Amino acid sequence: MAGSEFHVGRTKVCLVQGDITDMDTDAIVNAANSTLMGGGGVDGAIHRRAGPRILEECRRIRAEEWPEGLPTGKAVITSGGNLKAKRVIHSVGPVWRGGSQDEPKLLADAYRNSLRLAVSNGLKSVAFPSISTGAYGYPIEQASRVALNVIREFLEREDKLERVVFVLFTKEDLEIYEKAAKHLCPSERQP
Ligand code: AR6
Repeated sequence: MAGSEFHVGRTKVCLVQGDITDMDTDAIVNAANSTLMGGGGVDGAIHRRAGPRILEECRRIRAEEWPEGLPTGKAVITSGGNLKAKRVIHSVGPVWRGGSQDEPKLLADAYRNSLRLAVSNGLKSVAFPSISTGAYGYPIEQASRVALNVIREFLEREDKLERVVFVLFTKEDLEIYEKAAKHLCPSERQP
């Protein structure tokens, strides 16, 4: 697989091109919407491959915890159904509305809350898609900087994860993330 990697503390951060539904990390993160009832893009691909069980779990989460829908920036966890990953973390990124509607904070929340759930469930590895940069229209150069910065900040304080992977769908998207990673302050990156 094409890509690159670096460490933050003890955690390896990998940037790869691929399909997130192929990942064998403990969890994969879904770029969901607040209904949790599926959709297109990553969400559609995950539900297709995971099978009906996770939709059933999402229905239960909606009924018991989030009857009005999962708010933007929050995350919930289900099993992985038929996926290689044992769990799916469903998180809702912000719709891009020009950048003045708290989009960077909400995007950072989506990543941070997903990481928190991974740690609180004892997981060691987690794979993320590029949340919000498809149907939700967040410019990927800006989103990649938010994503990598929040992950760095989180991993500097928390050393329980062994591996965090970003799975970018296209070569162009991978290159944008690799460029953003190079611009993380050098003292914050270890080879
Ligand atoms: N593996 C990895 N990345 C993928 C895959 C895949 N299988 N499929 C698409 N991408 P999106 P959003 C990339 O639209 O912007 C859904 O309908 C894609 O190229 O999946 O957060 C939900 O139900 C893009 O770079 O998520 C919501 O309604 C990135 O994943 C809404 O879309 C995110 O694209 C969420 O929109």
